[in-house]
Amino acid sequence: MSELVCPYCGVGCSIKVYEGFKLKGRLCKKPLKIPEALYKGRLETPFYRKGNSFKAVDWETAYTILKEKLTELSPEEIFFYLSGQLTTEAIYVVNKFAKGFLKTNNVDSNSRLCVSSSAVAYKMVFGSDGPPCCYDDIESGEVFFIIGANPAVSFPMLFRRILNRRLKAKNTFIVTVDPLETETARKSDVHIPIKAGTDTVFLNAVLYLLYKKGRVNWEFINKHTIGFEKALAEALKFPPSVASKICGVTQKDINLVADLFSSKRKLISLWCLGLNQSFNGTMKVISLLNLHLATGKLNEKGCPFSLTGQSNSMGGREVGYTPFGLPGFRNVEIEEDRKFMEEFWDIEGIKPCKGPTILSAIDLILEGKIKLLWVICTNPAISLPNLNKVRKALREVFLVVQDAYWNDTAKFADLILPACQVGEREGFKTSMDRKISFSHKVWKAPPCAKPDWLIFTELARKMGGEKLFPYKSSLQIFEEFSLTTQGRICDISRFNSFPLQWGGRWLYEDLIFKTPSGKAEFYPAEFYTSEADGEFILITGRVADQWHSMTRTGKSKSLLKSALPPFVIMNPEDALQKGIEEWDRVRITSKNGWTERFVRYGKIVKGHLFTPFGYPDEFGPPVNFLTSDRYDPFSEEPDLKYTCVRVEKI
Ligand SMILES: Nc1nc2c(c(=O)[nH]1)N[C@H]1C(S)=C(S)[C@@H](COP(=O)(O)OP(=O)(O)OC[C@H]3O[C@@H](n4cnc5c(=O)[nH]c(N)nc54)[C@H](O)[C@@H]3O)O[C@H]1N2
Ligand SMILES: Nc1nc2c(c(=O)[nH]1)N[C@H]1C(S)=C(S)[C@@H](COP(=O)(O)OP(=O)(O)OC[C@H]3O[C@@H](n4cnc5c(=O)[nH]c(N)nc54)[C@H](O)[C@@H]3O)O[C@H]1N2
Ligand SMILES: [Mo]
Repeated sequence: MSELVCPYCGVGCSIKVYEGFKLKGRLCKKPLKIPEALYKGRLETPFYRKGNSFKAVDWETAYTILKEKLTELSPEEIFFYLSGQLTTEAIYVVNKFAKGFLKTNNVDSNSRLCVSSSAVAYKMVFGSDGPPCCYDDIESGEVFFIIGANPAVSFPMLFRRILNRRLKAKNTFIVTVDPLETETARKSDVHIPIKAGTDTVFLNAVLYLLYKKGRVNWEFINKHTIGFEKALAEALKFPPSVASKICGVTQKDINLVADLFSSKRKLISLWCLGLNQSFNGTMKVISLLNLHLATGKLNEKGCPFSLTGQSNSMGGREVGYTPFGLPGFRNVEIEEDRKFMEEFWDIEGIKPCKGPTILSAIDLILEGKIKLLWVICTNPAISLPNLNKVRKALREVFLVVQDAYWNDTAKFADLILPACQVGEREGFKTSMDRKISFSHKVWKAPPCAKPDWLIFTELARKMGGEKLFPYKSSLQIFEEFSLTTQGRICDISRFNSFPLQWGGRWLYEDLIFKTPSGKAEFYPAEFYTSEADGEFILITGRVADQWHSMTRTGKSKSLLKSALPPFVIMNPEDALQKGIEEWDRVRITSKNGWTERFVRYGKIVKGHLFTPFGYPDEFGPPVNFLTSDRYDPFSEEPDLKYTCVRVEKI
């Protein structure tokens, strides 16, 4: 028996592999079907573009092309776009290759589209990224406040744990705040159907009520926090009578949440993209963290728990796969951090300014300033917003695609590099509750595919980096990374047995925070509205059996069934008004583009639509042709949950 870390969501379930391809464990459906997709549609050799077709080349040729390109371009003309699905070792090596070897901070990851608002809000409020609690807290949780997340679909094993808790402890209460009556909402005790984009107002109104009713925890506020007055002043702008109108909820709903926050019960709030992926995303998260601080709901009393989407998005953040990050939650803009890494790597000249995000990099490509884009383990031709613009950039730039499968981004590539995937290489990943686990190698990779870390190691050596990249195994890389964490919040330097949770059960058990003052910091959670010039607000999200752009899950017929035909959920009253019946085909149009979908009726707030985002090109124009690249000013995370659209029956 060998164990794999499930390659899908951030829960970090362990897959037990017996006799080749028999998979077992406490798992949802997706991972059980991995064997069906292992050898279908794989990239089996490097390819180089010749006009409109690809020519198979060997690795020597691929490395020579890359070496020439990377030498001829200036470091600022090169950009690396990584993924929260890579192993920690792969991320570490690419980050070192870019920031330490080529000397460019032009590195970003798909976590930009995912958790960056939460990471920024955590840093502002607690002084460091990383969720303060862990799964064990679920077993003592009494109130689960789920807002902007659909864990029944997106994090099934975690949600099952919450439902089990409710079975065992009768006073457990689950509330879900979501414009759509999702599977999570249906299984909750209360569903609050909120208008998209307005969570900051809702949560500010809760703070308003807590204060007015004298239910804030002054002892906690005075002892352990700063900035309450300013946060309160902002919240006082939103009495429930005002907020209920903006959010489309009842005052009773706001009261209920205030009561839950001020009761003695342990309250765990869980959120994901409904808060993060918004023009107002960081403020949405801040307004929620403010409630935890105002009521002292931390550690044994409760906790804010951001749900992390991808299997190693947490690991990527530890290693610093952002335009400012360095290993061990370090920052290129801090001299001490740069100095440490320069000494550690025995190099000079890490650039002191952060690089652009992937969204800015797309603009820089179109301006001719970035000339080579290297995409590793993500599928931007589907998943980035405003695809007309993105695909124009993908055509213009010299595009390197390093992936396990033929995907829609590979169609734009100039050079394609075949990578090993889960089970074909070993490596570490960190779950959303900071637990690091090891994933074994159990299966044969296609003949020419290589582990991601090895591709960069071999190329670096050809470019004179033998001393910096001496790695013979991924374990050696992990050991090097672990030394960079010494004395940091994610310290794993003294440990050698896994799984291992860094930071312990509670990150701030002693209520001393990583902020300059040592106290947690309130911020005024300002609300600003999204654009409003359409008939409907289009929300994009997920379905239970598919994973993003479907390169693996799309190859299993049974997993594909529930996602087909490509659908959009509509409120029946809205539909009837437009003469649209269930299963009619409609065209959805925004100012950026259009797509077509079959209508399914659902309980969704009037004026809203919901569609899954991951359908590849073979199902028609991906929905990200419609979404805009407008982003949150703090986290630079795009507003993928709010697109103004028109709908016409075809
Ligand atoms: N099956 C499956 N599981 C996955 C994934 C997958 O592709 N497939 N992807 C993984 C990844 S990377 C991620 S990041 C997570 C995402 O996990 P989730 O965030 O749970 O997934 P989404 O469906 O994108 O969005 C969640 C909910 O937010 C609601 N929402 C939209 N706008 C608002 C708003 O303004 N306010 C509120 N309160 N709610 C709003 C939507 O209606 C939707 O039900 O899932 C992970 N798990
Ligand atoms: N409209 C809309 N857009 C969204 C979202 C949304 O909710 N709405 N969500 C956003 C979010 S949260 C996320 S996380 C992104 C996800 O978007 P992507 O990251 O683009 O989606 P995936 O399909 O997970 O892409 C992963 C790629 O890695 C490949 N791969 C798998 N394993 C390996 C490996 O070991 N090595 C290499 N090199 N490749 C491998 C897969 O074949 C696949 O092509 O989408 C974002 N885009
Ligand atoms: Mo994500």
